[in-house]
Amino acid sequence: MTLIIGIIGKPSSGKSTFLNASCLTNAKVSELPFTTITPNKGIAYVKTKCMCQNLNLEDNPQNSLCIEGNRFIPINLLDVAGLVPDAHKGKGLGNKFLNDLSKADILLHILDITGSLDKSGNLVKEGENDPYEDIMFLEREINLWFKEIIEREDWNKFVKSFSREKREFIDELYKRLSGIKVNKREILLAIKDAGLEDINPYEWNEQNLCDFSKKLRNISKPIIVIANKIDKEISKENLNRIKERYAGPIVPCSALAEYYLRKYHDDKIINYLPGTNKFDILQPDKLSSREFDALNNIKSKILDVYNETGVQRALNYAIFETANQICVYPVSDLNSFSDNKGNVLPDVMLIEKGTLLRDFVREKIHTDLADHFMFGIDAITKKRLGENYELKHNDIFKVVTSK
Ligand SMILES: Nc1nc2c(ncn2[C@@H]2O[C@H](COP(=O)(O)OP(=O)(O)OP(=O)(O)O)[C@@H](O)[C@H]2O)c(=O)[nH]1
Ligand SMILES: [Mg+2]
Repeated sequence: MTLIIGIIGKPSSGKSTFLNASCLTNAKVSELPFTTITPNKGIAYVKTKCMCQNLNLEDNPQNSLCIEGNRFIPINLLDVAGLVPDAHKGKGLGNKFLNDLSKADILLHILDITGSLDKSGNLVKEGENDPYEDIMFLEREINLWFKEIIEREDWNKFVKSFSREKREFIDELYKRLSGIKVNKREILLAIKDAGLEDINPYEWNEQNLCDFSKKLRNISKPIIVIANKIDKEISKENLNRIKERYAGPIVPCSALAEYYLRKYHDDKIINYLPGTNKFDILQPDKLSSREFDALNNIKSKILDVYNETGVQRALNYAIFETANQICVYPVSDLNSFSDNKGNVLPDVMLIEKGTLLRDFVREKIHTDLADHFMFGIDAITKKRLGENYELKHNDIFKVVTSK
């Protein structure tokens, strides 16, 4: 299943711009709060060095793209409406908007690092709003949304029936949470992390329930802060200040700069590879002097300072660091590294680090084939891989079945 990244943040922080920059979509963007009401979807790509480089092969990617030796692997993005304080209680249609995030696996918090929007996304004087408070309020809203789903209206009644049977409690809790894509392993881990393993659920107090909701949210929908609008003068100072106070991951970003670069690239005016610090102007005559200056500014104020616009870094961070994914290349022919139609290195699949070959076959290839699975073969070493082999990043291998 392709992972889904949810884009969250207060109104006007730049969520739809981030989506458009990542996916070259045309979601409506404006400085007015609540421009987005119904979620916008798009396909974005994470970027990794392609194995065609190591093997000196010309590849024919099928499920992904290979550009200048870089593999771009598709992931889903979901841009939702802006959230305001007390969204979990329904403020600003908050409940509906939060529910739009049910299917997300990871959340990117698009933060207005300029501090020029109040909590509802209205323009205020630059620096008047403290972005650190935005990080705190948004995290709190998402945690409380989880808490409301866990508690519903009948928590006391619900927990009393499981006073003895803990397993039954986990099963029932799982049912409550399955709509927001939480699994049993995550529930058990959150109970442990919240220090509640030895306390009966009917004895959990309000604080315990808050702690559990918070841990569960953190495990099942982790948040990465994206410091957006880094192109503005005030942003660097704000970013440094926030880094001193906030220990979680923060990626500096200019979604707007990335959007322009990709658009000009798409129009063949410049040549730009996402996630790099340079671009070449191919058709200078197509640029007005204003556009020329804007591109020069992107180079000197963003690319030279942060080494990229931050959009690709944010996506890669979410998938490879936070969601702990690695890339593997299944093939059919071990000599030519191709599928049965002769496509060289056709597919790259994202899997969680630690995945065993057996689980890969069951989850990613075909449930039918899993019953006939015999072994795998590493395409480079030609060594046999057993069902308990833990797949490694960039493994190229064939799955042998008896069918
Ligand atoms: N300077 C600058 N402006 C940006 C950047 N990203 C977005 N903006 C501007 O911020 C404003 C709001 O952008 P949107 O993408 O519509 O914001 P949103 O978060 O989707 O807003 P809602 O849908 O209303 O919640 C627009 O005027 C954008 O041009 C950026 O990286 N730099
Ligand atoms: Mg929007």
